[in-house]
Amino acid sequence: MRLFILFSPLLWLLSEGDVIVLREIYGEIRTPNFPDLYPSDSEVTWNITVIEGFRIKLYFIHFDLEPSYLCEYDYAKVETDEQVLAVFCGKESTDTEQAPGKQVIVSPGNFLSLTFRSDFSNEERFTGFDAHYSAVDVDECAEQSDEDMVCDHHCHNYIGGFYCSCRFGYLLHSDNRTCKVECSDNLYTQRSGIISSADYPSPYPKSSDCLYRIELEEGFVVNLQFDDSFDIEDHPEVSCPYDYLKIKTGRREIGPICGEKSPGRIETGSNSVQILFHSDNSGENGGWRLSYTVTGISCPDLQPPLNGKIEPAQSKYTFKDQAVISCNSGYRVIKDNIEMDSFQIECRKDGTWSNQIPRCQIVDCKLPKELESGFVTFSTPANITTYQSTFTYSCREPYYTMIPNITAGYTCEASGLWINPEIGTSLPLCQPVCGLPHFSRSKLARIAGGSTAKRGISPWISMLANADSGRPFCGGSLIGDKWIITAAHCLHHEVDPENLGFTSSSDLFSLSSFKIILGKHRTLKQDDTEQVFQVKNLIIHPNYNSSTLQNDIGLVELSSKAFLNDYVIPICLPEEEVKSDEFVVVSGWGKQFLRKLPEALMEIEIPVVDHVLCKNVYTKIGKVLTEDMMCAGLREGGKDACSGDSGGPMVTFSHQNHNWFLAGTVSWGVGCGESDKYGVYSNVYKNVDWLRAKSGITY
Ligand code: 4AZ
Repeated sequence: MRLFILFSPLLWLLSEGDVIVLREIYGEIRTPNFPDLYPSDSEVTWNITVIEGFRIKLYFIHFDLEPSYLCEYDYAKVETDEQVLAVFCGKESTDTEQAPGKQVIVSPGNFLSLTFRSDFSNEERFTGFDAHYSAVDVDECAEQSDEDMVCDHHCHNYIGGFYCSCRFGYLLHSDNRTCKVECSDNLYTQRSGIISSADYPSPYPKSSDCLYRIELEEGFVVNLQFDDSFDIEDHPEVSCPYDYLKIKTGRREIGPICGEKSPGRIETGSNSVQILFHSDNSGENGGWRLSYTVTGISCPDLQPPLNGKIEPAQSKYTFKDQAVISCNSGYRVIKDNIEMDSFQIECRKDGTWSNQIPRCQIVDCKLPKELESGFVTFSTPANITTYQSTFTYSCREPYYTMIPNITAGYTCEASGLWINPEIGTSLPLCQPVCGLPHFSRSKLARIAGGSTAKRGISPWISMLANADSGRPFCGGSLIGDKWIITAAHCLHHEVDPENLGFTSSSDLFSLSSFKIILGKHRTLKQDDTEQVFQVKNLIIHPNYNSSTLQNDIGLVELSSKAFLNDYVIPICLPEEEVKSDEFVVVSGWGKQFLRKLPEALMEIEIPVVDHVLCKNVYTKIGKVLTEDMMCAGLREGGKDACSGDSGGPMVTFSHQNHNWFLAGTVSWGVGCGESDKYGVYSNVYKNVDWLRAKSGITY
């Protein structure tokens, strides 16, 4: 055999058994001698090879070979390496043999062979054939069948070839054909979840190795529940050779699992589970889906404490479950001697509770605050101070009255506080009752020319006495239970006449130089009813003038509270001014006629004198009567205050308020009990705001 390699598209006759190799992308093939008669006993083969990815299209524009039964004599045979595609002879097709006519032959690959053969004789004259071939592109993408996909997802044709690509989320496998997913590490840490093969229930990706890890804390166990719809490629004889699931826990391995039967529920008994899913490069199977749940190790049942509850109330508690213990209203959680609203415990991984259940202890409001000058009376005999117990406050009557006058008691509430429905947690005040002596007056006489007072008739009167000698030197009036109103001039040394007045606080008596005696009746002798007080503070009216005795008023604070009783009762502050001619009562231990001290407290009842009238009297003798001064006494004289009465009370009864109030304090005068001279008093009403402000007493 001779071999020709021809690159020219034009071919000519060669002798029997010749092989012509054609590599051009198109060409013409003619029988030897064409268009003349072809020779007998001739065989020529044209082997056409084109670039890979192309096919060869072959057709005849002229065909005239000797016809024979099944083309056994002369023929043109078209074939590939593996198969004969066609054998032609004659001029037109018959029942037994075929002529190519307009038929176009396309090679399955990039190689095609055309053989012309003629036998030893020709009955008639035959002209042979004139064929043309050309390389044509193959659309590999169009040709892929469902079973034999060229590309897993997308196929892209180009002249001479094709390539594959994958849908979003997939990666092209190294086989350049299948699409895999990147799923090498999926971690699940929630207490429940759903895991499935990619695209479930659509076919899962090929050529993939997926790993799903469920990792939970120790103390949990993972349970898997596979859906009924389960489809992993399997094999009738070999166990899961292609695709499979494997489930691994710390201790055991389950699988390989494949086929169409769902594994159903798998209790892994582990807190750490790995699910491996392998798929090979073929198969269209729906895959799998599972939901996983987690159960925890159980802790012992819980019993709520007495008077308490547990939330949430569950019949079973497992790992990580929390229970909050709280107490019923009026009870408090007690843990390690510490009081709290609630206490939380947790079920641990070893199935024990993190702590013991605490106790519920009844709320204790503790002993209520003491009420000054009052009492606490518990409703229960044993002074119980726990939740819902009650008590009432009361004031030491009749000397004190409750402000505000609450009627209800206090109850120990769940908050641990004593609550009164009217004033909440506040305390009432026990306010001294003023201006109501417990002894009634029978008759009134005079001090200077007055009469001895009945014991306790003037229970607000206070004696200012020398601390050493005990001799009384001034009077005063109790307001509230620790303040004495007296005359400012009673609180300092005699002022030097050369030096026109009281100049500095250094002129004041020292606090320890005098004492205050309440409940006093006898002048120099002791009384059973007396209460002696040290002085805590002295306050002189800021506008006091020691020369004119203007604003001759001051306050003395007792070192401790007076104990109010029938003999010690405060006087009320004035709410109005006393008009002239109204009668007032003045009391004191001051000098009587003959410069003698009385045996006991004296008192007089005298009328208030018109201010203008009194002022005129004093102007005449060169004395100044200021607006804060008031006069009282009789024109004819006789009843008057005198030396030693200073600072003492001038009181009167208010028919409006039904109590006695302090109208004035004894201040000065010219002589004692003289006619046409009146006693001068400091008008308390004029300075009542200052007194209230300094003493804090508002009544
Ligand atoms: C005094 O020296 C005094 N007659 C008080 C009052 C009167 C006179 C003197 C009024 O304390």
